[in-house]
Amino acid sequence: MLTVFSPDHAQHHARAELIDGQMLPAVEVPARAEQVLTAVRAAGLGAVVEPDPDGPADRAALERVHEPRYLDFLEGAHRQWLAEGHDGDALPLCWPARGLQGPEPEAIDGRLGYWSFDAGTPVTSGTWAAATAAARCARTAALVVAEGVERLAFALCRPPGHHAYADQMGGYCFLNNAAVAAQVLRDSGAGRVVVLDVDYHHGNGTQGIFWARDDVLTLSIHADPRQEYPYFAGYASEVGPSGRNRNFPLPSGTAIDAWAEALEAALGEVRAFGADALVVPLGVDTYEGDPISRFRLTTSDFPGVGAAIGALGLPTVVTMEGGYAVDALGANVAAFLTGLAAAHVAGGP
Ligand code: SS9
Ligand code: ZN
Repeated sequence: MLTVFSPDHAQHHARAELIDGQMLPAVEVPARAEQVLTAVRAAGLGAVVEPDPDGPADRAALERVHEPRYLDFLEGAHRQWLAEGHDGDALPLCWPARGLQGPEPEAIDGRLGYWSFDAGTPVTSGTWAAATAAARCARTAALVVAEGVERLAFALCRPPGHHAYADQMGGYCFLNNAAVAAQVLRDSGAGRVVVLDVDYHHGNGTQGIFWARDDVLTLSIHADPRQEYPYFAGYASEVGPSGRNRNFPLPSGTAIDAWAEALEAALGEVRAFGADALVVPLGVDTYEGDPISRFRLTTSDFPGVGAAIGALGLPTVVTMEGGYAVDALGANVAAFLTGLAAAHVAGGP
């Protein structure tokens, strides 16, 4: 397995986040990616490379899944924040919610609300550099798999991406790395691609991006949105106009047995669809020790999760999503990837 990592992730370092009505230290921190990198190296999971250098193809890949005007906003948002006399990190505070509408405002406070869906996603001076580097990791990983150079690749993305819509940031996500990977696989010849999201939180952005598409099946196993973020998406009733979306919401406290049952159901959907390639947005915030989540998976559960997915034997791109128990993060990700790689070798065509 090849891992694609960019040190540019560290340029996104939010100072604080709105939690419990207070600005508290952010949980989505640079140490996360460094922990995972160290663990991937220690586990001997294969080479670690940097993404292809930035070029016109990267903007083109982003525009395949994102609204160009959203990309322009994101690139210039922090500069405008400073130019209007603010300092520190930029955060939205007003949204076009029920009963509100209108064109994109001019002031940065209005623009931030227009292009986002929550107040938990600070834009910093280095956010664009880090987010585009993460998307480049996803694109490079997908190209390597599409070209058959590798059957498995891990895009060690940070910031994460699965909450980002075509035109909205949220949930610590700006650019949807998994969607970029899925689209690159499609554009490189895979007729049918599945996105199987195993993060604790619903992959609402990915669901939104591929909602009306019948060539990309989106699946997500996650905490029930009645109780958990992102609250307004992730219900089992959301199957999409052509039935190419499936959600598996699970209650607070879910441990491996019930989680693995949902995974089996999701794997059945992958097989029935006849997928040519797979993208796995990997969040290990399903871990029992995660500070913001309420599932009970253990480190020793993750190899089996990886193995069940690896046994599909599909060309696979894994993107790094959530996981906030920083001390256990590397071990949990390495456990998943080790199981994935072992089963893939054993069971792949
Ligand atoms: C916690 C608010 C939740 C969003 C969580 C996004 C996780 C991304 N008080 N904030 S994997
Ligand atoms: Zn998450």
